[in-house]
Amino acid sequence: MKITAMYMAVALAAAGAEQAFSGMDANGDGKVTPAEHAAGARYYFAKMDANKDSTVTAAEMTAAYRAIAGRTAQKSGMSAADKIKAVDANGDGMLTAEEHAKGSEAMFARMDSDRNGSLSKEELAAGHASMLH
Ligand SMILES: [Ca+2]
Ligand SMILES: [Ca+2]
Ligand SMILES: [Ca+2]
Repeated sequence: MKITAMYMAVALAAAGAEQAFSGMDANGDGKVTPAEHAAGARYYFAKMDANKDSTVTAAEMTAAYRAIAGRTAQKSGMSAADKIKAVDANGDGMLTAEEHAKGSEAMFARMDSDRNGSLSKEELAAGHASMLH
């Protein structure tokens, strides 16, 4: 379990965090604001929602991670289910756009470790890694 989480963190740190940061930093000032983060979250939600039914299932999340990491991450289905559970307000095992937006808001607050209201690349990378534990 621990090894899987670490593997996922490494895969995302290598392929995800850098890409995620430059994708979210819309105005390229090296900081991600809450508005930029919210827009990024909406973008990732739409990307994960493969069948476009406005909900993201564990299977869809797993497939999206696989695409990001560029290889098959073993037992990543478990991680996706756990991740969904963390922000699944109504407990139906799927994420709506609203649940995802709320979750990423909370995540933003957690990642903003110096509490300056924006995320640096380091904060985002560290947040991505800790998210998967
Ligand atoms: Ca920015
Ligand atoms: Ca879906
Ligand atoms: Ca839900």
